[in-house]
Amino acid sequence: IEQQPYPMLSNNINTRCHCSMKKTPTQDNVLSYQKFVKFALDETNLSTKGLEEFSTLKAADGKTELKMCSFQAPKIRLLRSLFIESSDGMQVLDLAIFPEVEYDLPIFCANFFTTGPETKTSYYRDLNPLHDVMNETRYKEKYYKSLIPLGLKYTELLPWGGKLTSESLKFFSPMVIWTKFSPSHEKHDILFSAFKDYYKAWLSLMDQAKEETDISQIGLNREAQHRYLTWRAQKDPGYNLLKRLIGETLAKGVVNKFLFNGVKELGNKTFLDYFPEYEVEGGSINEKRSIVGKSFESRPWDARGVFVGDTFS
Ligand code: BLA
Repeated sequence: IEQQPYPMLSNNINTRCHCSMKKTPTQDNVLSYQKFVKFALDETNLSTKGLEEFSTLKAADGKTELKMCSFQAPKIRLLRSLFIESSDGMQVLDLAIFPEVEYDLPIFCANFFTTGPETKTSYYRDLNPLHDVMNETRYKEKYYKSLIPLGLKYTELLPWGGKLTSESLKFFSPMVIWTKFSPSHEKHDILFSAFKDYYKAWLSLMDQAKEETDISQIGLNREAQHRYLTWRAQKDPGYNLLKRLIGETLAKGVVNKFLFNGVKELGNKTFLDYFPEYEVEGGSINEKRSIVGKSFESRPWDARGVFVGDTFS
């Protein structure tokens, strides 16, 4: 068997851990993010015992490390986390949970990015809807109605982070947290508590979720998840950073087989099938992340979770 540089998913439902909970220099620091990952794994009852296998990639710059872990569990097709840390202060965390396609559960997604100790850090947290929450009320009512107060609490404490890629908005929920600030202990505590509350909210949705048996509904769930994966595998800002750190070939592997695993397996549609507006002459994909540009200076959802952004099409 060929040794893969990133963790491969097991084909059975046993959980597998590739995470190291070993101490790293930042773990003693109050502003560490390792505890976010640890909390998620503890709450999900995914045992890490005896599984010291640990996947780390060292970047070509000699000062950056990438740590990855992945699991499968009942109802969970993939829980994976990538943590990047550089000795000059750059840090990235991307943690996501993708449900099995028999469930129309939202995708749990937590993300932060900082370029260094002196710069502001961007944070993103959401239960990304699998189906349309802009035009369709059924899905929104099913999953978000009861969560709007939770979202409201944190979106007041963690103000909107300013303009962002307009196209991303269709993947966001009314309870999305998108914020930016210079790290402080107080803010860090709020973030951690938001992370815990969102995570528990997702787990409780998962506990209640009933397996879909209708083949056509499962097909819709599969396609919706594939569309999400296709979007992020192609346009997530992570790819360019990964390319710089570990080179194009490895970066492609990490993106397609690890971060957005399923993009090759869950469907045959291409990026342009889903997002034809990105087509340029010759049938290739526009390199730009956004056609529309950046927008949404302020939060485009009102307190009741109604979308109020006027530039969304
Ligand atoms: C920036 N990442 C961002 C931004 C968002 C997200 C909203 C702000 C910039 C913008 O979009 O305009 C996160 N965007 C999301 C998420 C969804 C979305 C979660 O549409 C879900 C649908 N980000 C990663 C990974 C890396 C990463 C794995 O997820 C690195 C390996 C890095 N994110 C990263 C970087 C930036 C960023 C480098 C800043 C650079 C930029 O704005 O282009």
